[in-house]
Amino acid sequence: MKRLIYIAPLFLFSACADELDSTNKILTPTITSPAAFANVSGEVTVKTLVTPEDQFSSLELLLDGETVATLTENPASFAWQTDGLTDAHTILAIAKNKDGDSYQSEKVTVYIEEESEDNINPFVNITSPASFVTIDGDVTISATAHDDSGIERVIFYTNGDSLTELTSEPYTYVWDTNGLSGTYSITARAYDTSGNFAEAYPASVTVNPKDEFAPTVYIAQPANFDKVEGIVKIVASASDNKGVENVVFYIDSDSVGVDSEAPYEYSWDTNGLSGTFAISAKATDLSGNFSFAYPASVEIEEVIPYVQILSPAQFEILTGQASIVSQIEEIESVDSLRFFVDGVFTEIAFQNLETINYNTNLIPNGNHTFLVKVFAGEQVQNSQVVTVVIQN
Ligand SMILES: [Ca+2]
Ligand SMILES: [Ca+2]
Ligand SMILES: [Ca+2]
Repeated sequence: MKRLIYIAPLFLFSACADELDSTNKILTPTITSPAAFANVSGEVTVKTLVTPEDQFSSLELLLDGETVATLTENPASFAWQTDGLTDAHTILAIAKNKDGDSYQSEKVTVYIEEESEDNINPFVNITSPASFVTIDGDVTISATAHDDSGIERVIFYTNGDSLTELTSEPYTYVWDTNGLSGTYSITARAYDTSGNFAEAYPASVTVNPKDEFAPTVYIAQPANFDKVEGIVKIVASASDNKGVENVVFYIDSDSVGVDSEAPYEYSWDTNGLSGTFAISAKATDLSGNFSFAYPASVEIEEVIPYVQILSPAQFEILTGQASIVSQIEEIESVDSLRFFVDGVFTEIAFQNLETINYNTNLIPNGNHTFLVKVFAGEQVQNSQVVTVVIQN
């Protein structure tokens, strides 16, 4: 009895120590990833952790009950290729301690997600500008884009030329239309993350820049304070950022003519006029902006026409049909030339002012006077007379 009593505590102690020792060697393997009941696809990283680490020796990884790897690292990871698999699968880890005892993790069941092909094109829509509007300056182009798998990028185009590529929302771009004019088709192309793309219905806009600049115009001819006479050629020089519609000419405050094509000119007949006049011009651009030229003040010189009989000569002998040839200076200011024989006005249809054909048989032989007078209106300006000898 005594011995038994003595031994018993030893046995108890020994049993107790054994139990403590084995408790410390119990491993708890855990599958830390994927989570239970997760949907997985492609390559799945299976992660394990075994505690306590100092007792860990190795770990078997089982998929659907079959060992696929023996891992000696802790924590460990394993790349599981799920391509071709479907439905549910179970992951299990069995860890061994240094004594070779095995401990099992909880099972983790996962579902294989079928990787469906993305056959759905994105949707893209231009929200601004509206179609058929007239725009100018900086114009904000906006689009919305949606896709089941996500939008990768949106590209804006004007008349087929790409403006910009945007990889994130908002899909907006400020388009600088300065220097442009005419009709533009704005569109957008959206790509989804699978490379599918779609194009927005185009917005057709007219770029019509506002013209805020009036034309410039000046009187290029005649110069200010010029003395002018007869037919005066007035020339205006006009220019504009967009284009000159026309130039209207003014004498004093009266509009006298319009020219819509360069060179801008007006022929001013000053005959019969005298004094000082202000010449100006008004240039109007294609947008209706206008400006006036600084006036040129001109003085009309009095023009006195001068006539001289070149033929016949003084006391020339004439027979039959005779030609009286004159020379007129400042002929522009002459309205008529009149012919007098012996002081009597003779109505003759002139071939031109300077040539008169006269039948000398109408008058008796002997000395006669031929007189020519040049008239402005009814005002005689100048005259000349020759004495001829008729011998028929
Ligand atoms: Ca898609
Ligand atoms: Ca203009
Ligand atoms: Ca012209």
